[in-house]
Amino acid sequence: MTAAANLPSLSPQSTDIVTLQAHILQQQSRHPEATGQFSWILSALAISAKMISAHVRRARLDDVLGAVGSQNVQGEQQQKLDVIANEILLRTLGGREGVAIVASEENEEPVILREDDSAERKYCVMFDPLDGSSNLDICGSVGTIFSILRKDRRKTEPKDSLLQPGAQQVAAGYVLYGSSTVFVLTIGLGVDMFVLDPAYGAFIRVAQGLKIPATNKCYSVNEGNRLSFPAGYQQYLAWAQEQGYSSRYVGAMVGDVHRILLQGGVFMYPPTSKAPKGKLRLMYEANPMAMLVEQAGGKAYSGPGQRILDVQPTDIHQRVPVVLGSTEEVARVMEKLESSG
Ligand code: AHM
Ligand code: MG
Repeated sequence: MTAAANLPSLSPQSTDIVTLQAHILQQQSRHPEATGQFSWILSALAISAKMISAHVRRARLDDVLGAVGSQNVQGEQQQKLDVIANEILLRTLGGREGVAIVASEENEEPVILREDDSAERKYCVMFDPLDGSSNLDICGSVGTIFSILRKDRRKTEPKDSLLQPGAQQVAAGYVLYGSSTVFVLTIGLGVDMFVLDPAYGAFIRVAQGLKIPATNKCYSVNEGNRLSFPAGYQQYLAWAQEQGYSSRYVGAMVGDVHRILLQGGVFMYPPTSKAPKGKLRLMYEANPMAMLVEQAGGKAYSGPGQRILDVQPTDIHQRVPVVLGSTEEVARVMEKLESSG
């Protein structure tokens, strides 16, 4: 399958103009029992995306590039826009009654928005507000990644109610601030894509039921770390280069995964000597991307036999190795990992 074959077809229906807001309401109307809380959360994410997009596009003009001088819980330099994007998400989600807890890459502890254990407060939202933010200084792509879980009301500690495997996510998505602002969403019924029309300030649906091509001769990995990858990854890269594969790496997971969703290939962040468990965070980077990729017909593993969505988290900021993308490409990486022991 070529990349072009994955673009939306020009069927009569595709001429309808459907905004993200209308799409959310359409989905809600299929569930007569729905209270609307979930739709309100998605609309908070949509407005956050527009606000963050506006800040990203004006970053140099507003002089908000660069580090704030502090580090986040991961010990990484916080960029000014990391902090701004985090604030925007906390404030938009803070106004939604259905959200009990939010957790962010930028906050060490989850933020409890509503203490009472009402059945209405049933969702937890986890996010990376501005993924790949070091790309900002060079006008490269960055993104927001989010994951929505139902609150586990059997747990007394709020933090514990977040520690659910990714297979329990009720929705996941990302926003890519690239040459366009793109919102990609799954609520477990396939993957839909929306593009922000800057003239109208609305996300317009441009594709429904995205499918990742089963194969594409393209890999995406930080090859600068190659010598410290486990042997199986090194063998896979040697094999792929013999086969004439292309290498593409944006350095922001959202940009790299977006390309793979549309064109196929494999994205990897293996264990390295600097990051022996991998660099990417399970709960707000790997899990939402794994749900999107699986919903689009691809695969997402953290090692042989270990589906990312089945990993039982023990910490909200824990890291996992990530291999995701086209079914055939992920299988090839896993074969090399298995045969190298
Ligand atoms: P961040 O959340 O601190 O921005 O880090 C995550 C990013 C991913 O978007 C990207 O895939 C990876 O870090 C790139 O890391 P590296 O520079 O080591 O290749
Ligand atoms: Mg990140």
